[in-house]
Amino acid sequence: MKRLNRTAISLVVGCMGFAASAVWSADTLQDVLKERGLSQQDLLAAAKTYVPTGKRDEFVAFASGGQSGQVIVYAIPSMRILKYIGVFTPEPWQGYGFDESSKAVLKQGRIDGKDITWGDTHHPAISETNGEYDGQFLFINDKANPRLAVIDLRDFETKQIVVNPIFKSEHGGAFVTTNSEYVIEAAQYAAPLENKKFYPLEEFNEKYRGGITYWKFDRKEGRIDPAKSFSLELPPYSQDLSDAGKGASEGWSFTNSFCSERYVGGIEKGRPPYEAGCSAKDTDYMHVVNWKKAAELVAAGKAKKINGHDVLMMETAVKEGVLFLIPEPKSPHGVDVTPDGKHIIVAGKLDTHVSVYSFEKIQAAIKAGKFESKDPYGIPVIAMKDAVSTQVSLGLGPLHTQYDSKPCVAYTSLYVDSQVAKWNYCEGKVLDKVSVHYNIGHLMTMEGDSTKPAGKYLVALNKLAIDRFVPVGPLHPQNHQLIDISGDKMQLLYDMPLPLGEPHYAVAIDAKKLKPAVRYKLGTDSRTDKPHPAATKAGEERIVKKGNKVEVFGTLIRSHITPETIEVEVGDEVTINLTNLERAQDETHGFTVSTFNTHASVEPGKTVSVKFKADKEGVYPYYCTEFCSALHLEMQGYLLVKPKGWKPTKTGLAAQNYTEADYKATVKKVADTQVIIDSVVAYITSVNYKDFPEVVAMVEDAFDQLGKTKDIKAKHEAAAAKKDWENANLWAEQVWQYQVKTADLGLRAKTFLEQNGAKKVK
Ligand code: CUK
Ligand code: CUA
Repeated sequence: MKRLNRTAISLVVGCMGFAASAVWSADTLQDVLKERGLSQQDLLAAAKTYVPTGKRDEFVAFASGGQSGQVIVYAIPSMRILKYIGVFTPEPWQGYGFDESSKAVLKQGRIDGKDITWGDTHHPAISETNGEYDGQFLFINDKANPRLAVIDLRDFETKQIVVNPIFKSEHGGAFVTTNSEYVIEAAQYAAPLENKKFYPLEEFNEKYRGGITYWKFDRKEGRIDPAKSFSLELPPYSQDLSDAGKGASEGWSFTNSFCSERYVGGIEKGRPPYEAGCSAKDTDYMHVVNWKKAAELVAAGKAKKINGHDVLMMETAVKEGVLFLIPEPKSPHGVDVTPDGKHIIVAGKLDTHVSVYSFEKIQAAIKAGKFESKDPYGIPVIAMKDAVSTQVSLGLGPLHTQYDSKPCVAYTSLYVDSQVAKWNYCEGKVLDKVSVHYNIGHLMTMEGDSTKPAGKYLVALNKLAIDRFVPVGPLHPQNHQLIDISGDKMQLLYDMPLPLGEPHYAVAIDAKKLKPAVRYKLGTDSRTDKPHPAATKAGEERIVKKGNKVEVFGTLIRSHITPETIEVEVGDEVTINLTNLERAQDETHGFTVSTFNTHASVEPGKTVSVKFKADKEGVYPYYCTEFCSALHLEMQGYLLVKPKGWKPTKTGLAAQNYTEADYKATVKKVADTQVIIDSVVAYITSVNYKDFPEVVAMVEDAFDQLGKTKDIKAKHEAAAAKKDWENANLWAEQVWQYQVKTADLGLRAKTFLEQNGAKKVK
């Protein structure tokens, strides 16, 4: 009844010319609760997640984009998506894979000369300093095509992709050591380490191998240094997840495994499948590695070169005491080091228990040489009882563990139960459980992988969404659920559908730690962080032809592209370099040429190149693809691809026949606009605008735009003196265009000052 009435009212009100929202704003909270069928609990959850316009979130999460090969950036607690970062897959908005420098980054990810333009991204990791997230870099792995990428968090761009030199797949990456000295990447499915070597499955135990790669990260360069990276050869157990030691266990790393049975399936030959053979034994192995010592051994020349890469062989590792095994309950999954580094928690997956391993006990056993056996490759095995401090039964299908800011408190995902268990690993007791929908994989607490977890929120990364959202076909989104963990009882707050691949894992950082730039230094190649060789300043735009190569050195600024006409001959190889001259925040211009599969995102200060062969004669419009300004649509030009030997038959462009009256009208428009600008300037300078860096930047930009009018004013006046009303009017119009941009910036600055409590000076 009420609903009908409301519709009727809003229709009437709408017809009367009032906004329908006026009706809503008259509602009381009680009305809305009743209307929308919400409970008090819902209201509380909404209040905890709602971030009003103008306010910002507290944490930023980086989620793997799964099969999309990208990274998803979203904010907590609002769960608003902020960005998709192109990593292993082209991402058109960012021009990633469509301009020359980003193509070069993707090209680093080629394997055996083949482009691989997708990735199965799994585990993101934020760079750490002293075990705390420092917000400088993000690493992420590709499971399918064993690769690792480096993203610089100054501009959220992918800078580097490295291909694993010895693995054919990998899963246990990326995990960083406490000062990001190394990024750990463990293999998954065993294969021969030598490239392109064939060995039959009958030689699985002898010739197939697993391993762990320790990628050396050069923080100053912001890149991985493959020459200083190394790997450790491991048995053909399917190495799974890893974690780096910290605090007490600094210098060590832990990698678990499944299928230590080394079972080889073969349904087609009548053998039971992998799933049966790989879970037959009661235990698998955790690999315990002294990576610091391993690195020293490699530096001392004890590694073997495989595919040109340093590999510390098992035999050496065993002899030198850097590699040990400990049994873990059947097919474990996560291995997560506690914030103090004293314990390593392994979840059972096929067992209801989580096992808490004590680093101190492990070290005592190693020191005492107390091993229960050796594995078939001679690696010493520490007995589980000599390494485990406690086992806790949490529920069905425990997978991954994350930590709270409160001491000894951990959260473990229960895949089969679709629950999160909150428990105390010091006392070995369950504290609380909350149900999620459905089948949770990873979970993430704020800064949960660091030595100082921030508590507050937990996100459950659910594999299925089933009935949660409006159906969109058989392929459902995945569901990230936000849970409040600040109290004793966990409270489910929010469901966020993620429609971009299976986001395996995510990491979240205090938003204040991120310090991204707003612009590049003029003429920067963002993928190399170096000056772009084709950077072009205002007034230096040019087109250079050498044989069949045409190179354009152009610029972009509101609202024109210089040059506006590019003439080439069919068959020419065309390179268009563009520098965005803007300094204003968020004044990105995009660039494309019709039908040449090319696109660039040119943020303020950036220089980007696009390259293509003009292989078909014709007329190809090019334009700015970002709605950058009121005259964005006019930010355009023509690429003219002429047939060989073409001769013009007509000269001169069609004239508009502007008159003196037109010119005078434009000059008046310019004068009127100047009055508005002057009043805005008067307001800005009457307040303490210098206390607002954002406004100072806007004012600088505004004067920059206005400064350009001087020369152009001289042009229209000179033309007017010669009674060339055509040019006089057009140049006067251009003065007005610069004024419009100045006024736009000025008004933005004024609004900002008014909203942020600027005070009158004097
Ligand atoms: S894995 Cu996906 S739920 Cu590949 Cu980190 Cu555990
Ligand atoms: Cu520049 Cu649209």
